[in-house]
Amino acid sequence: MIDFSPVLDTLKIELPSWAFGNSGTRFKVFGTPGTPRTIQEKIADAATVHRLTGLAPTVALHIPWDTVDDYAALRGYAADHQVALGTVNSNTFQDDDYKFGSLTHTDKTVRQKAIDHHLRCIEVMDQTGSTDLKIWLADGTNYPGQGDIRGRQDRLADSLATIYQHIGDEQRLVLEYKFFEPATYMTDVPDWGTSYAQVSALGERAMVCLDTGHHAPGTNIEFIVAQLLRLGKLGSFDFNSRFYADDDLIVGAADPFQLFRIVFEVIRGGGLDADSPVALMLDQCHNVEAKIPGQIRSVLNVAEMTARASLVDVDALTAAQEAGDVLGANAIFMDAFYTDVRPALAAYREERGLPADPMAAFAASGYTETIVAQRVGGTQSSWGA
Ligand code: PSV
Ligand code: MN
Ligand code: MN
Repeated sequence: MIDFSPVLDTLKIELPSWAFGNSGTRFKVFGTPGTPRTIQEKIADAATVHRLTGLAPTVALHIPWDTVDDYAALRGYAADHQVALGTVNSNTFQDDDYKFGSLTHTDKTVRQKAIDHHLRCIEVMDQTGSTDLKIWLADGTNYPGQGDIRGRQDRLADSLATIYQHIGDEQRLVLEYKFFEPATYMTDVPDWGTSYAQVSALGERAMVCLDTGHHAPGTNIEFIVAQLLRLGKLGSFDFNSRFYADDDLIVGAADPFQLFRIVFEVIRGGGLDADSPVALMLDQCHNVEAKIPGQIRSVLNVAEMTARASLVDVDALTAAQEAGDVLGANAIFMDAFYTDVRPALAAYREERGLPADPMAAFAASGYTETIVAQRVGGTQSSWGA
């Protein structure tokens, strides 16, 4: 049996709190019995994913969706459930004031409001022990001429510089990019190059966040991964998968081979080494499928493609590449991808006291029945609230 401990023992995948709430499309958000009503219930569900997989020890917060009075107490609550609070995601996209932008807005008052929100997020991080502030902006324009592209970049740089001054020595700022949506003509951080240019101007604790769903169809994402690792600026991933747009589907569901190729470059660039700055996070929503199993499946998909990518015989690959053996090199790469690692991963889990099949273990655990019976009344949490 293959020993995957070198690559899996240090693997950690952060779960997004919002994956446990209801979500949907602009057409309908479906409710599901047992859906969390509070951040505490989301953390309890995330802790269940970690208990069954051993791979998801932290939970990301979205502020203000996960606002509480006492973040230190929330940190304690998470610790009692054997998980920790992770990345704090800022949200400057659901307030009327941000109709024409937040950190890029022409109105200084609105810009300051958006900056203050980020400073508040840093205060939250101080109390939760979180190290990463993740910024994704909905800023952008819908029509040519609507905004001054250059001026918006300049204001963005100024706003980010102000926020960065408040980032602590042990903290980081990660800037996520997205090529469209909600803006449809241009977004202010559309691509890795813009994110890289903006964070490079800030300093070494500012990095790029790569969300796998935020690229045009056909984009070679593993190339971006390789480049950012080479530049020392890949701070984190938001993992999910997509067929058409920013679908936020289960990572590895739409294109397992793409996930394999991405993880191969992560390993190649040292992104899974013990001292690596690369944080792996899921950014997903479960619209019609069950949420906790959806997260378990996601974590297992990342582990499975990590295990497969670690099987690439790098010495043989390098030799084939240098000999100009095109088909030989490709075959070495594909051999690893086509290897079924599931029995070895089941054995790996059992050796660590984890269920061989976490999906089956969850189904048999009675957890769903318990939360459906207990979580009665109140308002179910949903994406955006
Ligand atoms: C935007 O599409 C995004 O990927 C950002 O990371 C947001 O914070 C997140 O989705 C919310 O699901
Ligand atoms: Mn994202
Ligand atoms: Mn997204």
